[in-house]
Amino acid sequence: MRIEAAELRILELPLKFRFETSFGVQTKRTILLLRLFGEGLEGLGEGVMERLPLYREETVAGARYLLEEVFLPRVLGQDLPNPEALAQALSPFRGNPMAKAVLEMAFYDLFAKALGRPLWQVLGGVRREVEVGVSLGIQPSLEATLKVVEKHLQEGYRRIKLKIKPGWDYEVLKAVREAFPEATLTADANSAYRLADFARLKRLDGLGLDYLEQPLGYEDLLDHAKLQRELSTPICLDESLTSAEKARKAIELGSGRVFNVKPARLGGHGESLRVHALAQSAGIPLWMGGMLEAGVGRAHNLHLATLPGFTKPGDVSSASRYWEEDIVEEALEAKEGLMPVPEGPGIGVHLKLPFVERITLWKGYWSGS
Ligand code: OSB
Ligand code: MG
Repeated sequence: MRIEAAELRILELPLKFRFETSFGVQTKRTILLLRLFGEGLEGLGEGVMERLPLYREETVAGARYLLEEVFLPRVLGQDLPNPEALAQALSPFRGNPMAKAVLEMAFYDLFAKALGRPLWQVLGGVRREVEVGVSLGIQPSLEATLKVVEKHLQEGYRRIKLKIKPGWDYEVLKAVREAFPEATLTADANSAYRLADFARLKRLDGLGLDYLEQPLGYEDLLDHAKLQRELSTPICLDESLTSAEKARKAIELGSGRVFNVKPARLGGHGESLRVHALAQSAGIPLWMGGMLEAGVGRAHNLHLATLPGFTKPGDVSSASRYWEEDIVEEALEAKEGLMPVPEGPGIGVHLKLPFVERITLWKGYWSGS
């Protein structure tokens, strides 16, 4: 597959809700969108980095620079037989998995389309729909939290994840647990605690959480292992897992018993497949994470989440929860807690170009000949 041309855009899409986490408040997304062209086909990729390095260190501006000046020039005009060859072309460059993932995932889409097969089949998926949970931001009050939890349980979401931070943790989780004793409940701290907060974290044991997501440092594996030895609640790693190499070390250290997989955090589908294989042999359950993706990123996530190791509900809720209007034609909507995987070759979704044009802040186009 020769990559003949590429178009990179920065979009701005307002969220329907205010999303508060331990690291800040989001009211819109700034989206890096890549279109790769070859053999009359188009492959799509969506970045998950934000304007500010609050979740991980990568940013929209940094990724745009790397794609424009470094990664795209490496692959434009090249005839790359498969996604592994593309990953090989990017391998001299260290780190920056989110920036690499935009290109790798767009190429996977293009590759699957050239084969005339849906991406889930190319990746080795085994199902056509994905169980979905919901990630709920920090609310202004306990009452507001109980209301929003009830609403999403009624909508059929199969797992409720509450964002927590020091001072907004035990009380809110306990109130939700008491109001909804049967709910599958988890908490995500986004690295807001340290080992010194052990007493506070230990209180969460006994609330019947399915897991506690990324309580400690965003690069940490060692302290998570220490904490996991003292908690009966499984720890789930998110921020700390940026490669299969990190996953291998997390398994060896015992840093967590559950992994959140976000292909766009891990460098793409290829690296995610390696994490999947490691987790399978270590008996670690996976679930598909989310980064408030629009339709392109969400479709990629759905395809990958059809692999057998994804045994817990993912953060791939309905597009209509997030946006008045999505960037793709297809409505990615869950019914009774299940989200169908888009059909057709590749990721199976198509850009709504006039809408994309309207929300474009910047774009660049390069051809490879
Ligand atoms: O930690 O999983 C996270 C959103 C942005 C950044 C980090 C995270 C999240 C979410 C939202 O939890 C999941 C979603 O609905 O896409
Ligand atoms: Mg998380």
